[in-house]
Amino acid sequence: MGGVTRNEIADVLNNIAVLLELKGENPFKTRAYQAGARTLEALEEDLGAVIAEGRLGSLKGIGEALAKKITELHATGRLEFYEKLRASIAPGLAGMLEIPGLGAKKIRALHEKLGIDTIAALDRACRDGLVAGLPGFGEKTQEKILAGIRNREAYGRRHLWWDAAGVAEPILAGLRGLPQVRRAEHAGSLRRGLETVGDLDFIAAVRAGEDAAPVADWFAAQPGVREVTARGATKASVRFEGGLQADLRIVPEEQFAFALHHFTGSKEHNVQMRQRALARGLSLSEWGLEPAAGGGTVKAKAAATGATGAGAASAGATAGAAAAAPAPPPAGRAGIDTEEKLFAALGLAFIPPELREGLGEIEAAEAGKLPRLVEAADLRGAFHNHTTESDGRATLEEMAAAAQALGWEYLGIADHSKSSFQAHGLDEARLLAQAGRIEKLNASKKFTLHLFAGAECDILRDGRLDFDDATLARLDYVVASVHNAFSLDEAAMTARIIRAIENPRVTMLGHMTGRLLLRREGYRADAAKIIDAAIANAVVIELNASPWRLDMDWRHWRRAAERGLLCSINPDAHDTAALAYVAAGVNAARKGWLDKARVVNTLPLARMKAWLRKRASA
Ligand code: DGT
Ligand code: CA
Ligand code: CA
Ligand code: ZN
Repeated sequence: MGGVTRNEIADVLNNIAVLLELKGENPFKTRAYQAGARTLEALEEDLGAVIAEGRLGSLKGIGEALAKKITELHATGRLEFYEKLRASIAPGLAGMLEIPGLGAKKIRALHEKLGIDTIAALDRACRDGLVAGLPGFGEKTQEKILAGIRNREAYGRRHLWWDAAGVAEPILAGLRGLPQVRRAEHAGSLRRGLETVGDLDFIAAVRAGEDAAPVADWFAAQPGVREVTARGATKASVRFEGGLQADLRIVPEEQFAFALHHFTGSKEHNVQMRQRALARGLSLSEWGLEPAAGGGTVKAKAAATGATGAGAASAGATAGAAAAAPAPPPAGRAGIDTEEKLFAALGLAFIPPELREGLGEIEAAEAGKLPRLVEAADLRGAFHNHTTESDGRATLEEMAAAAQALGWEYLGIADHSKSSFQAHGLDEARLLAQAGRIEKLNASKKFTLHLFAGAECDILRDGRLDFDDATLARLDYVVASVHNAFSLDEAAMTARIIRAIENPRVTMLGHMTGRLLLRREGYRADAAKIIDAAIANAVVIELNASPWRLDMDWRHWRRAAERGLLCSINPDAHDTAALAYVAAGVNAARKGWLDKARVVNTLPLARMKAWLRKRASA
């Protein structure tokens, strides 16, 4: 069918590599699949054309056998080899790879010696002390595995916003394309831009009187749906492969704004909105805005009452309540067909979904003091990007071309420094050579985009930097980051980071806590003290936009920015596609109430240059 994208094929190749490893196959084989996957991910031409022209086998890392498999996948969407391989391996084994400290070799040993093929069985065996007794394991490893299992339970049911958005987008587009559907939106934590998402929520509106069943049928039949967990006339819930769940609610058109608002949440926001409505003699619910009945909540099933007026619905629902209650102003559902109108009916400016966390947004909306939140289109460039010179997968030129294609005016390069040897960090000579190439490239006018020469310079254990001041002074800017010695105690880690912030050559602090969402807690450090130091030294703190970092956390930003802290939304891109991560960073910045003026990389090029020059000479 040719509907399979190169990224989907790359995923299959990576999965094959994992399965081969679990089988204990020759590591060369495993690496061949990984290399093939990387080649596909980096491919800039149309895969279909490459195949049609018989050029697949001539791509780097793709031999004849692999070319055949890719061609089969591309043509049919399936690969017999992969399906047989999958069938030959206990399905729970691959899941065990998610436990930190467990590689394919250990998993194979657990399977062969103890017959363990699920995380649950592994949990039991650890608690019975069986794992410690295996050669190459020991008490410490057993404890670490148990901790990993507990950690996974605490986090395992949530998903990265980025991954969830990737699943949600085609579904939303599909819903909007259905003939019965008049409007559709996603709701819940995904719409609020929360960094992790428990489940997806969709709201679809059908014309009053229209049958919702075909919409629910369509939803339940989506590719990747493994199980339909609930099904009603106007509601369906499904679980996808990989565990993500999704709820769809189908409502008559006139309820859409209310359902959308309700199911966008958050719960805290909803509670406050309902209180506000009650204080005005109104009852707000997912069905509508009705006159409140003597202070109680009205459960008016608008679906059953159709287009009858608010008064009729309310009269039915308030039967038994004090009939003599003074009639509140007629609000009703009539005419409220957007969230803007819903907020307006309660005397509020429209509150962007990202702010709906019950953290003062209603007061700000009432006072007309909502910030004008930064948008992706405001970004003029980005700092903190890697190239093949350290651990990136795209060259300087490729990164520049991709950033220019996004419409950006500048791109900051910040490869790793020498202490990050596992990331092939640059020493002084390579760093200065790269800065020289950047200068030449700028002078050549090959790109309209301007390149800034920088570094992601390691903060050493004692807070000194990985490069001396003279070297750093040759750069346009410096991102300083912690990449090792994560286990320092809080006081030592805080002092270490502050010492780096106090170095006048440091422009910005990278990923403040080093957290990896759903995988690893950040290192312990005192955020308040670090923010104070950054403000005092006019150092920018980055909002690392990588979907599994989003660090510094949005919960710190509002107050920090009010006190003068500047933000840089940094993709930390290791390939050209990852420049798009800034979208996740913009979400987080919006959740942190940031406006454009607080985000340095919204500055146009000339002002950005001037800003950096002034910063460097300070
Ligand atoms: P999640 O899925 O855990 O990431 O978070 P949400 O916010 O998407 O939560 P979810 O899917 O349980 O429900 C979607 C929204 O529906 C939620 O943000 C607010 C609304 N909602 C659901 N249950 C309740 C409730 O018991 N009370 C109130 N006030 N609102 C609720
Ligand atoms: Ca949800
Ligand atoms: Ca839900
Ligand atoms: Zn880093």
